[in-house]
Amino acid sequence: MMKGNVDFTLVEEMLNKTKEEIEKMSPVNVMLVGKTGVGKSTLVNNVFRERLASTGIGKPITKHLRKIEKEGIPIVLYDTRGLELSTEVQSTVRKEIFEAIHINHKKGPEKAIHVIYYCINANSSRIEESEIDFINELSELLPVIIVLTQSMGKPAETFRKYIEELNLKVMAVVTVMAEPYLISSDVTIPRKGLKQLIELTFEVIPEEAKLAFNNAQQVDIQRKARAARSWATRYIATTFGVGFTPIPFSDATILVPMQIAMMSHITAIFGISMDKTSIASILSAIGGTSGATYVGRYLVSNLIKFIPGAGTIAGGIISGATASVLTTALAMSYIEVLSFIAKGEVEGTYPDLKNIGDLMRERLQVYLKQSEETSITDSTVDEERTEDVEKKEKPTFFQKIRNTFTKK
Ligand SMILES: Nc1nc2c(ncn2[C@@H]2O[C@H](COP(=O)(O)OP(=O)(O)OP(=O)(O)O)[C@@H](O)[C@H]2O)c(=O)[nH]1
Ligand SMILES: [Mg+2]
Repeated sequence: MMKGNVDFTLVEEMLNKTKEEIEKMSPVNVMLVGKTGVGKSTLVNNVFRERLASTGIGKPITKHLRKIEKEGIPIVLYDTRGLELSTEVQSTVRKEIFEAIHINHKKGPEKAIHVIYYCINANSSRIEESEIDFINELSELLPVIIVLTQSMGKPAETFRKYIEELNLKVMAVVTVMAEPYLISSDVTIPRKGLKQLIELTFEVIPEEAKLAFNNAQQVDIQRKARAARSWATRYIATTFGVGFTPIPFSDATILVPMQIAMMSHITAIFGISMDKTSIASILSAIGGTSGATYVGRYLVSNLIKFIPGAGTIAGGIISGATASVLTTALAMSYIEVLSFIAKGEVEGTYPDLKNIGDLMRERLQVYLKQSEETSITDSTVDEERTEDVEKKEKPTFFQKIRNTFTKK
């Protein structure tokens, strides 16, 4: 169905494919332990996407344990409560926690809890003997990271050193301020420690949970982008490498399903929630309208002019090298757009996505230009100067493309 100049079936396809990719991921399972009010929910809301503790769906699994999930985010949180209550209740809570760990463990690696964030308020400055035992027992079963919440300045560091000197069996002790803390109208304690927590978590969770964890976290956007770029580069290399059969210009639309699949996969790896309007705007920016594809249009209307003789070849073909250059530019610019949106969400500035297509178009042009510049001495080559191309001494980008054309 068409709306404006965008094919909405492509939008649907991209959303569905992204969902499929996320469902294929093995989720990461994180348990939060700590007394009420220490800041477990605040931590979750700032570490994971979409303020997960507030917007996720909580399901009680025992009296003191809750499972929190949200569609489209491959993480399962186990939230505990009641640890601050009487010794009697405390022992029940602990029992429930151990049982949950065992039951999940028995269900296999997909369900097993991968890491425990044991949260202690950094301002409490004391930790009871029985709590020390409990932490050590948990550490026997799973990697535990002690998160000192609401950490402010030196007292928090002193408390961290004190805990470290107890030589618990935990993986690490991190001082964190999950959300900026307003002390007075002109004094705010900034966020801290979240990136360290993310890095430590990556170190302790199993390999198969890392993809999901990277999707779910929102602290390290660069890491998300890196993962997406690395996947895309490999994907493009295998798709357009040795086995790629050159396709005629007229069949440039063949590339579109592949590119839609690629962008969906990138969205899933990166971990970002895209709405239909933004996707439509991005697809429209790259020419993802019905029939005319970006690649088709770009090649036919722009690149072809630079390829000597190509204008007269009816059966001109797109080589792997050409397809690869264009698709790489598409992937890299899309990842940049995703990073831009994600950063805005973390900072709470929520960029105006009405013009997100413009950003996509602009970044794509930059990337295409860059890929030209890497091999062209004169970067100002434009449509009017095709005849200059032949005169260059070094092989130009377009000559390289022509070479790959004539190879087969
Ligand atoms: N500014 C700021 N306030 C925090 C932070 N962590 C906790 N708080 C404050 O502490 C209150 C309680 O934090 P929660 O995140 O709800 O604590 P919780 O551990 O989830 O508590 P329960 O759900 O009752 O077990 C919040 O409403 C905040 O006022 C933080 O990192 N920064
Ligand atoms: Mg809470």
